[in-house]
Amino acid sequence: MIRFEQTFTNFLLHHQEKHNRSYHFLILMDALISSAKHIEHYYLTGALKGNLGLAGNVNVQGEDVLRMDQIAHEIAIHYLRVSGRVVHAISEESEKIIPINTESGRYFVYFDPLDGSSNVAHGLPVGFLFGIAKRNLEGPEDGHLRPGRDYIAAGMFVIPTGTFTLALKDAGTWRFHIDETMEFLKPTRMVLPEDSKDWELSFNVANRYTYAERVQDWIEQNQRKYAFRYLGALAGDFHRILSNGGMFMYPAIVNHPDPKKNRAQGKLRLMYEAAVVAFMCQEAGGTAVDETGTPILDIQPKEPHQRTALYVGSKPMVNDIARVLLG
Ligand code: AFP
Repeated sequence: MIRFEQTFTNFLLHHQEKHNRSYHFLILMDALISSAKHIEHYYLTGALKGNLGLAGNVNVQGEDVLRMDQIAHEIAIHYLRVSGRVVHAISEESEKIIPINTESGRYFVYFDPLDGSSNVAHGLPVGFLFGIAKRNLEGPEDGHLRPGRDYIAAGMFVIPTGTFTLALKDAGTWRFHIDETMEFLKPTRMVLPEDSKDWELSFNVANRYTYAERVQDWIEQNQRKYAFRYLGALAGDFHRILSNGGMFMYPAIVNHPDPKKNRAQGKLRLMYEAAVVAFMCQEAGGTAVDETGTPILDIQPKEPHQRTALYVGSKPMVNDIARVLLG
């Protein structure tokens, strides 16, 4: 007997109907899924086509080679445009906000189509991360730089692993797996485990002596309790935290021996990295703060590519470091 699992489309259709919502969101999600599948396909064959290298290269046919992240951006913008549902998009790959359907679009999409570029040359996992906010349908538009608290959904595809995780406002965080027909299937609700036995700690250990002293002290006191994992692509690292619990962090860099390399504002981007995982984490029972202990979801972005420090994961662990950060 073949076992048929529920498809993502069927899952979302039920969700929208149960909450008396329109089908517009389904159309938007279809565009994001088509983008991810297309990017995944390119990524899997990228080494063959010479697409995993640097932009500006010329391939053996004498054609200009696009960098994989530029290809991913173009793919995503294409599908978002034809969906007709997007007002503006903010992409990691474009300095400016991208107007799409400013008249009758319904959603704002903030995304990084290929996050974790140091993994690209190796064909190792990268992420397509996105957050979605909704246009103010009654009355004047209230701006598109929304804090994570205003997102209606956020998700990530871990490419090329065929996994997709989506959090829906007040309706949980769900993981799907792609099957042989390229269908995302089998919704599994993700809830951060309370038992700390499998909790992990994830950060770039090479940076640890550049962190604030209080963060270094916290690491010193806590590191032996947890397994340590780091892939260097937020989607992959956070994927593990969602399953096993623990904390991913990218603290502010304030003690670099070369002061020009300090990053007091943190490295990660608020709108399409930190707020995306913070939203997914909250819907899975966790939390996230910045370097001042402020909840990531409360931060009002002032500009599209704003950076932030990030501590995200199981509540007891994030709250513990938040107490240290709040001083
Ligand atoms: P890149 O795309 O520049 O590699 O950045 C990826 C990222 O924004 C995030 O996905 C990782 O968690 C983090 O940066 C890794 O940064 P380090 O290479 O400094 O550890």
